[in-house]
Amino acid sequence: MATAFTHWGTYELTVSDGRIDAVRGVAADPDPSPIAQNLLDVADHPLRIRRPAVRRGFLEEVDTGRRSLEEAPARRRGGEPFVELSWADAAALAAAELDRVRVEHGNAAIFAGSYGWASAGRFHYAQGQLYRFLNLLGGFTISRDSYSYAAAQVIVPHIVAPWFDVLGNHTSYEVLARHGRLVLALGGLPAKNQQVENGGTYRHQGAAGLRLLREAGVRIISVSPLHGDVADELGASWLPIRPGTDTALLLGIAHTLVTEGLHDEAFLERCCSGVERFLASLAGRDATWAAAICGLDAETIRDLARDLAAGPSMVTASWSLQRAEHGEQAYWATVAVAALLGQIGTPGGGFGLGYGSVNRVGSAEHGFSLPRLPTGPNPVDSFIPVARITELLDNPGGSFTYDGCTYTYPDTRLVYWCGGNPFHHHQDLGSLVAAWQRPETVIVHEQVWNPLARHADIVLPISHTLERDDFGSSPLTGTIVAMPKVLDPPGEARSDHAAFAAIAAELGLLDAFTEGLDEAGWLRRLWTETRKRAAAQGADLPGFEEFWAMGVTELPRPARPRVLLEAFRADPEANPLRTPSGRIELYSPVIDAFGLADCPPTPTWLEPLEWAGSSVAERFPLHLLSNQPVAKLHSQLDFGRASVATKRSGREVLRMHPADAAARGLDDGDIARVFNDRGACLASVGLTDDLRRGVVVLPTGSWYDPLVGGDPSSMCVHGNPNVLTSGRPASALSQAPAAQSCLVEVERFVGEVPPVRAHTPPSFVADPRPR
Ligand SMILES: Nc1nc2c(c(=O)[nH]1)N[C@H]1C(S)=C(S)[C@@H](COP(=O)(O)OP(=O)(O)OC[C@H]3O[C@@H](n4cnc5c(=O)[nH]c(N)nc54)[C@H](O)[C@@H]3O)O[C@H]1N2
Ligand SMILES: Nc1nc2c(c(=O)[nH]1)N[C@H]1C(S)=C(S)[C@@H](COP(=O)(O)OP(=O)(O)OC[C@H]3O[C@@H](n4cnc5c(=O)[nH]c(N)nc54)[C@H](O)[C@@H]3O)O[C@H]1N2
Ligand SMILES: [Mo]
Repeated sequence: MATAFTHWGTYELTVSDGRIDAVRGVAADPDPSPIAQNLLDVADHPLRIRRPAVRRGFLEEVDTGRRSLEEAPARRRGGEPFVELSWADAAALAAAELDRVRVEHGNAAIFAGSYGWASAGRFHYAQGQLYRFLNLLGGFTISRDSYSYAAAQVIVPHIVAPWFDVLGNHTSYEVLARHGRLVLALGGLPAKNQQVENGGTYRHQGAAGLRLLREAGVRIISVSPLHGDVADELGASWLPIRPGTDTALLLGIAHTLVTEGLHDEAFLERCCSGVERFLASLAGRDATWAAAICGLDAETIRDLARDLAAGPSMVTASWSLQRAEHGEQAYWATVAVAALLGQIGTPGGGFGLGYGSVNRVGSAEHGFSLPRLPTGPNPVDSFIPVARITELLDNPGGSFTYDGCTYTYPDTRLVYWCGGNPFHHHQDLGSLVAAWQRPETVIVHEQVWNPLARHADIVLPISHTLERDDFGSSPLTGTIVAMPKVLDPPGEARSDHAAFAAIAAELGLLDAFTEGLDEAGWLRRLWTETRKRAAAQGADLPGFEEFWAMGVTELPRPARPRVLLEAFRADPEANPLRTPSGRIELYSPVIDAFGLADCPPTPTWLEPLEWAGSSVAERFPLHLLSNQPVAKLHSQLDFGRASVATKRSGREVLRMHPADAAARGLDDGDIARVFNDRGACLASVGLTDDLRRGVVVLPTGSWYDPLVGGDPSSMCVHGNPNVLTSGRPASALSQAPAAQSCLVEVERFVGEVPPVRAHTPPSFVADPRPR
């Protein structure tokens, strides 16, 4: 028996003859995730990368010195065959490229933000290895914030508190069940998302937490275009809102509260600042105004306001709400409504920003963070907001604003990616594919021939987490899990650490990188640090060998019921918030001074460029939601059996209302072309009346599969929604991704349906260079 510790849970594996025969949740997990069944397809899958490889044209570009796109117009990353190389040749080539770019253009010309979830083990955490390596080489341009909640990360500190202070201190479900009465859930509380936790999951707690609410009789009202965003067993009522309009709904609720005198003036007076300005901004924002925007009845909105004011009420918004144009406003309006209700800091009410988005939010436990691999300082200070990758590549020397300041995009010559997949996570993939041709060199560490590997120049084959020794801990429960190697890596695949060590050796940095330790030595060093850290929390962990033999160890659990902002509410003078006023800011003078048209200083409904009410809807009348996939984590193991089972004939399913389908002559199972001005993809039509009319849903995660590789205008035949989504930022404040603001049209695909090749490796040719 062996153990796998992953972002989606901890599993016992039965392994024989180098294959995994069975995957079962550990006994301690009440709710193991079906995502784990994808692990059955990891070992030796045909998509695994077995040897280092380079893009054929890249060899020629290096030999001839034609490095810029202007000099190498035939370059077609994503559409060229690969040449396999030895590790020695590949490491030497990577080292030479890094050194050349560093010397000729400076370290800021290396972009290695390398956003992505990678895998759960601590030592082998991909970005940690990458950052350590590149910092030793003199640094690199990094990225800030996360695709998950970038808008929140920038706005929430201005209005309440540093984002992670809010995120990590949400009132627990146990407390809410005991003291709550009503939960208004914007974006629902999707069980599918609670399967996952960044860093690793030991016990799944989200579903059980929500059941506690049900058992205690706490009512849930789900405001979401999708009925299925709350599990049926929770008996929630459903308000099918128009996507992208929650801010209007919330302001309509706020207006009703104030005009009917239902707001808590004492709380506003004691705990908030900018109240006058905010209340004045509500003029004309009544329920009737809101109803016309959000597509719910005015009377429903007024009743909702009264219902919320009648007793303890929690107003919570899923992260999807801020992954949209003006996503900052939806979060600000959520906090503002909770402030008017006056229950922030009480056990039964207040606000939440992410219940239902991951396993962690609402848990009563609070975990333990393992020490990291030391990465050292990055001597380079240039950065991009995480979702500005296309602009970075397209616009060297151009400027961008971020949180009130102006910065410059460096001139990127080399891109290094390790542990993430931009051809999964980024929006407007056609534009990314075009911009991606610009840098001189793209180095990628990958496990599988996914779209990122296909768009690289130098591809290094990396072992899967099951193929190396490591340990990890659930940031939530403080459970530390040993992760002994279970399988041999396929072919010549190695760990990221071994790959960096090979390149470091070429650059004379081997000793600095490894400090003379092998991987086993590093695990022990990290364990020594872990013991120290645990001791500081009063926990006595065993020595490494004993821990490795035990397999799992748990830190004692602090049994403190958690209530968000409890201390602040109890005494706002003694426990001020870390905002300029020390209070919850309903008007922000700081944001006002930024003078941004798309981020006003009070929570405001601003019309997005793409929503059902905009002029774009005349040509593209359907609102596309691209939410998280139910049977995988992002794009990881898309070829695994749980993921494949959600597709139809190998294609992603586009969920659509029967009336919208009928109006287009579409039937269940038809192959549809989903399109807008940015791109197109094929998908299999799946009819359901569990969504609002005018809304279609195509989950993320199906590997981008362009008809013609490397062609920015090619349609994706597999059903990746990011060929359709917009790269426009949420606002100039955060520059955050805004994938949910996306309009499309859908039609029957005519002609011969092209085959899906996403799960077929690219083609290989012999090394064209003379020996
Ligand atoms: N349209 C739309 N797009 C979205 C979203 C959306 O809601 N709608 N959501 C966004 C969100 S919230 C997120 S977080 C992002 C997720 O985007 P990512 O985190 O980039 O997606 P993953 O598929 O998890 O990418 C991880 C990659 O790392 C590789 N990998 C795993 N372990 C290792 C390792 O040890 N070493 C190396 N070298 N590689 C490894 C995997 O094979 C995989 O290709 O997507 C974003 N994109
Ligand atoms: N199974 C699985 N779980 C995951 C992940 C995964 O890849 N797979 N990824 C994890 C990650 S990285 C993250 S960041 C979280 C993301 O967590 P979320 O951002 O909360 O997840 P989504 O699935 O994008 O969105 C949740 C729901 O919000 C609704 N919604 C979308 N737009 C709107 C709107 O304008 N208004 C309202 N009211 N509702 C709207 C959609 O119907 C959608 O189903 O999920 C995590 N959980
Ligand atoms: Mo995310």
